[in-house]
Amino acid sequence: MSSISLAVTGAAGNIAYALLPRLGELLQDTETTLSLRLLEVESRMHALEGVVMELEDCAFPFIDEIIYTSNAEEAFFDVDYALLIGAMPRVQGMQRSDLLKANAGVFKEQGTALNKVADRNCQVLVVGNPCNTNAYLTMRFAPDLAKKNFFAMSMLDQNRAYAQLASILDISINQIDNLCVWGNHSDTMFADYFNALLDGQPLIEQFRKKEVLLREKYLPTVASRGSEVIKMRGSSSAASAANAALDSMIMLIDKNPDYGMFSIAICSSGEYGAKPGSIVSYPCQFDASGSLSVVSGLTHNDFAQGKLDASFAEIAQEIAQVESLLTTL
Ligand code: NAX
Repeated sequence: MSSISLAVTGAAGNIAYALLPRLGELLQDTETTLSLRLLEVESRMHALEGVVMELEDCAFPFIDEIIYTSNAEEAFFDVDYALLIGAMPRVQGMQRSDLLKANAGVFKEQGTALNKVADRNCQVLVVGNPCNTNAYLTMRFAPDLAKKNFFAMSMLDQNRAYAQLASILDISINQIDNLCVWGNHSDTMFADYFNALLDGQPLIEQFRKKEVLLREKYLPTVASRGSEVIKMRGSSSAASAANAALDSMIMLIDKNPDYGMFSIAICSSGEYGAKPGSIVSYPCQFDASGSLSVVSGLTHNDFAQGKLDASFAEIAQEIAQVESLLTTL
């Protein structure tokens, strides 16, 4: 009988509400149980208590215990995985620098707490935006944990890319492989159709004549999908974000090379020209020993390389901005 302990922050928020009842999907067998730690800000503890009541009412046999708290050290104590969803939202009239600063405070505190009390092999996936920079901050303030264990989520962008590519080219999602997202989780990210496969063959070779459509429709549609959902729903993606967070967590827990190439933002060693030490979305894959690395040997034409460079530069610039804000915290 094994047990996984998982902390989820922002646990009374919209994404968590869609995610928590699906946590059973993370478990490989019926023997594994889950110790759940839910973190919220003090003012949302009442709402969180309601969420906990609902989880209890699901009578999930795999849930060992649920600890809910507004104390980061209590939530992160000895955890194997931390899913950092909670973040300061951008409110109307707020400058991006104010958002970065507010979140710098949150992720500095959470990185510090993880450093102090989490399991030394804890894996941390950041969803709360701006997720690449927030993951960078968490890692920066958790120097005793390995840098390779910090991630930001780009799976939602990947899932959006699969769905849009299939729809625009009138093919099935099942026919596509190796479609990955590079760079920042922002509208500069690049959903690389050049390295994608269709039925195991380079997709672009079969759709050369549609390249204008791919550049002018597919790429902007994927990049602006989050804003479009906000326009229609009145709030940001929650069900699809929860779904992508579960997809990412399954990868991190299973470490299965058979899943092939998938998108996740990891601490860069400078692969493909990104700033070393920044958190960058790349095509990644597990090897047979369960170690995750950036897929090497992919090639980019000038157009694609330009997209990558722009997104890598944006990440580096956000890091520089947040580093200067840290001195004022
Ligand atoms: P909600 O506003 O519904 O929930 C966020 C929750 O986080 C709130 O209950 C809030 O009290 C809590 N929170 C804030 N600061 C906290 C702290 N220091 N410790 C613990 N909890 C804290 O937002 P939701 O829709 O759940 O989205 C959460 C985050 O995900 C946002 O930053 C959002 O921008 C981001 N997203 C990231 C995506 C991605 O692909 N990486 C896509 C979806 C989403 O936009």
